[in-house]
Amino acid sequence: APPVRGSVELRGVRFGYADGPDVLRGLDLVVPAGQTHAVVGSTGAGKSSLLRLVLRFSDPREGQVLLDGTDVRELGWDALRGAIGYVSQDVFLFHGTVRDNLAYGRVDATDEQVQEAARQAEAHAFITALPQGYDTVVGERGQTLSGGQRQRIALARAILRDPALLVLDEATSAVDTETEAAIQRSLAAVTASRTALVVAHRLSTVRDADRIWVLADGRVAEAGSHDELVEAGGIYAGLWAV
Ligand code: DGT
Repeated sequence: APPVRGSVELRGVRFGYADGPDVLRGLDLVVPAGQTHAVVGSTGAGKSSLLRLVLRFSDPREGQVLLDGTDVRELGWDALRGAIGYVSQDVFLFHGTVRDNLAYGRVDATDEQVQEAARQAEAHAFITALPQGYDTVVGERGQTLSGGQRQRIALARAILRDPALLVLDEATSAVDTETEAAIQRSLAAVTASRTALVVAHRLSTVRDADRIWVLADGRVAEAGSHDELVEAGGIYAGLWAV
């Protein structure tokens, strides 16, 4: 197997929107290749802004964002897009079959590859239970599918592109425990062989992370494993009211 890559590093990152105030103020964070890290924090703490910088939707005012040791500003767009799989909170589905939605960005994929990705993302079972299976047409907003199902489709779509780094903005919408468990299995499978940075809104995701970064006021306020942070009794412990 090829070596796992996709390490991320933020060094002294300061960032703000347009001529607005800084929303990230000197952020330092490292995600070693192969690990899964979670970012948590209250609304407005800067979680989505952090992801924007890694994806290079925005550039920092100061400091550096590195992917596998290279400043993302020096990586070409093709290299960056090839290396990162992004699953946003608002999963984008287009009017077409489930299969075509899965193969978005990988039109060359065989049916076998599409189904293997769906299996890994815990999506195969519910897809085959749809009226026309993989040939079922979904609407632009994917109304035929639940939020949890849409996010698993997006995960399968990301796996199919086989990125070194998976960047996931977990959906905030409430899901039942069964769906949460399915998404969790999906995430575990998807992140097993790659690096992942997840803005996490579910305790199950956070618990399973190798390391948790707690953002507050644009800075890293706490970092550690779930147990360490609960033990510390700080912001993290308060977030989950454990
Ligand atoms: P969330 O999604 O509510 O859990 O909050 P975070 O932690 O993802 O925070 P983030 O990064 O969305 O927002 C940090 C700050 O930046 C907050 O004061 C709102 C502001 N902000 C976010 N997006 C934009 C934007 O597109 N334009 C401007 N001007 N400000 C933004």
